[in-house]
Amino acid sequence: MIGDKKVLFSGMQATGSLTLGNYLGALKNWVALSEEYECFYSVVDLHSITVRQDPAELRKKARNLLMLYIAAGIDPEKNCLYYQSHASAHCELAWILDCFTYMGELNRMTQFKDKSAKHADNINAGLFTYPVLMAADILLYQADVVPVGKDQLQHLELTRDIANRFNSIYGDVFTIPEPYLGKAGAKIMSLQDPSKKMSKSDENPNASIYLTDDKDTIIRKFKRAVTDSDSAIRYDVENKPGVSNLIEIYGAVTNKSFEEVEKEFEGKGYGDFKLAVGEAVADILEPLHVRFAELSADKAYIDKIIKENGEKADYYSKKTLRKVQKKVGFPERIR
Ligand code: ATP
Ligand code: LTN
Repeated sequence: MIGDKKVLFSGMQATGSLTLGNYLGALKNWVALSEEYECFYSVVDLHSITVRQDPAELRKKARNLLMLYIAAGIDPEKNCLYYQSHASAHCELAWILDCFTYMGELNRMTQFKDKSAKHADNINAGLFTYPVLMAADILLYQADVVPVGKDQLQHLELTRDIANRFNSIYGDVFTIPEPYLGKAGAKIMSLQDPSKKMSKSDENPNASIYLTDDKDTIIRKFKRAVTDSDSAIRYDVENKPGVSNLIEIYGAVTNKSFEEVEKEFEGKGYGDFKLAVGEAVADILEPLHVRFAELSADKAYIDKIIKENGEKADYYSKKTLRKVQKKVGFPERIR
């Protein structure tokens, strides 16, 4: 708890451009929860370098991501939006937690398997220990809840295991975090291959809707979305994965249930449906584009947010780190 509020932590990688999957699976919930909890929303740039990055690009993407958090509706004066690399406790706790995590546990992580297959020429140790750094992120702030998409549940389960293991040895040091999955949109699939999740690192730009895409691009991408040769607009993930994904998207964006969506498009063709999905998505992204452009023009304001929130994150994370260092037996500093 901070004051009388429960704590929330979440983060996104500053790699690629955010997709509609990131928005519906995570960011939209972040906004909804930001009034109720004491929130720490991090741009996890330390995590980003598990895959090779161009330095100038990474810096630019990290700043854009932070601005997107604000443009999506998170108030940076009330919530802590910061760069992970600005709070050194993340790395320090990650090392300690590495020593409480088993190789076998990390070997089972599906994101590690996927990313190693994708980057076979660079299977580095950071990619392997990535979930431990994520556990450190969450545990440093004593987070009660962590809103994420379904793909991150395995990492969260590991975080809970590590925290319980540590607590069982040293007493109640860490709060055990609960995942928070939104009602809709927890897993948006690729528009070109509905068996894969929509991912910002997909090489095919038609597979994802980027939050920065303009209306024409959005409509064009939905028009090209892979469906099936049947013509019914019916939710059936097994037999109609493409159409089901579009129903999921439309439902999440308009706050309608699958049944309501099916009913609305009864007797209509895929063409009409795809156009409606495209327009609904473009409509919710429009205000975000406007706000993002305003923020991009206000360098001093963003710099102030980065400075103040970086200091706040540093303060809270160091508090937990000191406690952990003492528990494991590191000598106290002499001041
Ligand atoms: P990358 O392709 O670089 O691995 P990503 O698109 O998977 O990136 P992350 O930075 O790993 O995005 O995820 C940010 C947040 O968005 C996480 O909470 C994750 O669960 C959520 N998320 C990512 N992809 C989807 C998706 N397709 N549907 C719903 N939520 C998603
Ligand atoms: N691993 C997450 C990003 C991430 C995160 C976190 C999410 C890093 N640290 C802490 C929630 C809490 C991802 O790849 N989406």
